[in-house]
Order: sequence, then C-alpha cells, then structure tokens
Amino acid sequence: IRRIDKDYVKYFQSKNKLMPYTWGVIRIDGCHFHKFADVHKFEKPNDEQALKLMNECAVGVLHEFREVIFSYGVSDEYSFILKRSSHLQRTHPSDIVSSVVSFFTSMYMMKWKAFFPLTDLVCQPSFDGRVVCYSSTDILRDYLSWRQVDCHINNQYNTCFWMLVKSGKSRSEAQQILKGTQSQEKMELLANNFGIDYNTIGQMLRLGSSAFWEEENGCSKVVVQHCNIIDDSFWEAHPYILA
Ligand code: DGT
Ligand code: MG
Ligand code: MG
Ligand code: MG
Repeated sequence: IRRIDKDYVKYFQSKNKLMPYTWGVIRIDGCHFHKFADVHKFEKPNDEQALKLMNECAVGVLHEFREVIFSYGVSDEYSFILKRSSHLQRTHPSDIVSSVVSFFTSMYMMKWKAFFPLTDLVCQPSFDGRVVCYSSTDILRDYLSWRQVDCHINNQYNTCFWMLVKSGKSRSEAQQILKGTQSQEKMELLANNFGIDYNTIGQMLRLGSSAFWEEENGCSKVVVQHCNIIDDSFWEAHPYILA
C-alpha cells in the first residue's frame, strides 16, 4: 500500500492561493440576463427595481463576508473588494468566489418578491464569478474607474438607443444613427430630439451603485451611494476604506 504524504496532496491546493497583500476583486455577473430581463419585463434601458434588488443583495454580501470592504455594481454585475490582508488563511480562491456567488444568488431569489411584488420569478437567476488580484491601490482604483466609465458609456448609449426606438425608429435605424457618435453628440441628440438633459438622469443609472461600510460616530453600517468613484474626492472623504 502506498503511503500518502498529506503535505504532498495539499501542495496542489496551496499552489492556487491568492497573492498575499494584494487587493482581491470578485466580480459576479448575471448569466444570460438579456433573456432574464426580457422574460421578467424589466424596463428598458434601466429597471430601477432590478438595480435596487442587486444593491440589496450586495448589502447582504457585505454583512455576511466581513473581508469585503467595498463593492461597486452596475447592470447585472457587482464587484466586491477583499481587504488586502484577507487572503492569508485561505486555501483556495474558488471557495470565496463560490460562496459569494451562491449567497448572492439565493438572496436574489429570497428578495425578489419584495422588489417585484407583481411579477412571478419564472426562470432561475444565476451568476458567474471570478477573482482577480490587483497588486497596488492605484491599479485597484483604475479597475473601479474602468467599471464606472463602462457604466457611463453603456448608459448613455442605451438611453439614446431606447429613446430612438420608443419614438418609432427600428432597432437597426437607431443603431445606424448612433454609430460612431461621441459622448457630446449623444448629449445633444437627447437634448435636441427629446428635451432630455443627460445630467439630470438618476444618479444610480449614470454612476452605478457603491455599497460599503461607512464609519460614523464610532458606529459602522453598510450604505449604498451613487457617487463618482473615479475622482480622488470620494477616496479622500473615506480614507479608511483602502487604508
Ligand atoms: P452573459 O453575462 O454573457 O451571460 O450574458 P448577459 O445577457 O447577462 O449579458 P451582459 O452581462 O453583457 O449584459 C447584461 C444584460 O442584462 C444586458 O443585455 C441587458 C440586461 N439588463 C441588465 N440590467 C437591465 C435592466 O435594468 N433593464 C433591462 N431591460 N435589461 C437589463
Ligand atoms: Mg457573464
Ligand atoms: Mg451578464
Ligand atoms: Mg453584465
């Protein structure tokens, strides 16, 4: 009988450990939410209740996984930032990713009725997840800025696209009109054709949502805010988040 050396078996698990003292980011994303949104008749381009349900689930994650110190969500995705010192004890990154994904998914189902009292949940929501380590705070900030820029670009495009479609254009006509347009041209299109000032559209839609632990008078609680996380000012006002 072959003698099994436990350390030898465990070696293969530890090989995949997260890099210590890096920022781990778990990003989850709804699977086939294009279809899920259609089936449940989400408003286009943004369904506020659907976004608020995502935020509620993120708040749940922050309460359940105390190593998550900040999160940012837009559309069907959420990014959870792990405290820099939290990978040391972990045997394998897939444990935290799978735990967060399954927790988020079951919370999404549990809270569905509270946000969609008149809509039955007729197909299963599911999410994929991955974890990526960022070696410096600057790179983490760049990651978060990238997600917020993406939110802005998509929201601006989608707002224009659906205004055009709702005003009678076909989807391919709307696509053709928007092809190659810059941000400024889209603002003008909204203002001139539909009397919409883009900057007055709800902050949650333009800026996405940040859920994080806020410290106030010695107490800490999870808050959801729709703020600019690209500029330094947010991080200067909350220095303890990335401390
Ligand atoms: P995936 O992630 O590859 O499984 O595929 P999808 O379909 O989830 O695509 P993704 O994640 O790139 O884009 C998110 C989709 O979810 C997008 O096509 C539209 C839908 N969606 C997300 N939020 C809303 C919403 O508030 N209203 C509507 N109508 N649709 C939404
Ligand atoms: Mg995906
Ligand atoms: Mg998706
Ligand atoms: Mg997505």
